[in-house]
Amino acid sequence: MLEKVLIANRGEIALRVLRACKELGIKTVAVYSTADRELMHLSLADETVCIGPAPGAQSYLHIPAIIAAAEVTGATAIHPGYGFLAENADFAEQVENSGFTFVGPSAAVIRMMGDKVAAKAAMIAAGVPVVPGSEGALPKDEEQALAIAREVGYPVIIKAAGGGGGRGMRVVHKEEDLIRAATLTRNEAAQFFGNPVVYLEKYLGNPRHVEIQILADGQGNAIHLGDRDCSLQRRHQKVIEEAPAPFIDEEARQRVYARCVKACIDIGYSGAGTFEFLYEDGNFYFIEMNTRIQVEHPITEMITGVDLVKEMLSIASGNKLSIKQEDIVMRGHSIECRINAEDPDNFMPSPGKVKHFHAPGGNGVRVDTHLYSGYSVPPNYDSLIGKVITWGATREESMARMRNALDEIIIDGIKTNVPLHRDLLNDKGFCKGGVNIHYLEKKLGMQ
Ligand code: MV4
Repeated sequence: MLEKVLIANRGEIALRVLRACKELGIKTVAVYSTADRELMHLSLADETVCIGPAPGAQSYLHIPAIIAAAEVTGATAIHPGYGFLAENADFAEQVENSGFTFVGPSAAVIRMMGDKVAAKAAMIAAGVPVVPGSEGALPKDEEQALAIAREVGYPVIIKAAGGGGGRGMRVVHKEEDLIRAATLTRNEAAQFFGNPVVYLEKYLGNPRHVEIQILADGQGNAIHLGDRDCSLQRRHQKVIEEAPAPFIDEEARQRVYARCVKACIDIGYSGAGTFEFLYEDGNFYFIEMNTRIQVEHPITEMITGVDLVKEMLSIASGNKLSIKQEDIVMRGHSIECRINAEDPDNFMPSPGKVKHFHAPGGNGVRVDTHLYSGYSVPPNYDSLIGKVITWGATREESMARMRNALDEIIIDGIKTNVPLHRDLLNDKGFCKGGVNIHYLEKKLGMQ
């Protein structure tokens, strides 16, 4: 097993990784910025290193500072968590070139999945279903581009190869707008991602966001751990996730699981990963692959009993997968509510001192948070301050437990989105299940 892991992250995920390391007898190094001296996991880590001032660019995103912290503490591996440097191929490469183990896939695989055109080509080659569109980059030649769009059929969507997660996209409804939209998206892409390449897809009007969790050891073994529905989102920020996704065609589901597993083996994937799909009219369409542990991983852990972070650490230390596909039994249903320090009325960040924190509890309730009474949420980072996760034998039971948990939780001193969650757990459409990616924004009157 790995000897000493440096946790290159903050907040709840840093604490989550620290707990997994401690369970496995791995020593831990916590790094922090000057805005984060109060972080809970710092007092639980074997060693701590201040890596710079509050702005992310000078601390959690500053590669030399993180590698230097690993060097001075004698860490043998680096876990990136999510966000920050988690999907930065240059970081993974520098970590490995400096003699440390990167807890995640190879830099080459991260780089390939970061290029959405290359990722899609790899998926097509592996037999994973993708959204119909330009096979590869959209040609600059106007006649060729128009011909592809006509063949695909309007509406279409133009996406930046270097984008992802909702950045650098433009929907086009009619032929006369295509060239202008392609040019605009190319120019933005060159500016924001340093890569002007764009591609084109059929625009799906009312899909759900369904993703598939995988684990692979890079030694020819890969498994899936079922799916999650993450359709309830606002401005590409997920709000509630659940596993399994409700009302999915079982044949299509099993077929796409098998293709994801095959794709992992074909591309030499190692670690935990997620295949993102749009799901519409009983069909799965691949859009992107995430090469990190995700915020919503606990709901998969709740229905499978597999500790995904421990598996990541085990795989990174060179072990084969400890679990076979037959060992994975999906049981019950799980929901996660993301708790943000934000104004529930206007979604503005609401940092500040938490005067009093009380965590919910009871059967089937899990709370992943770094909050404690007296902790000050700094203004410099993402507003996620914790996650309430419930499990139930049925979807209804997991939801009843979530309602209780949301009634019990107390976070005094700052504004949070707990009132929104209480409302959503009583929303008719959400209670029924299977709402699409536009449902929440429509409910909030945004579209
Ligand atoms: C799409 C789409 C419709 N059709 N692609 C947004 C995030 C990025 N990962 C992909 N996204 C979308 N791609 C096609 N061909 C609609 C979205 C989309 C979306 C996807 C998942 C979750 C929320 C979303 C919200 C708006 C748009």
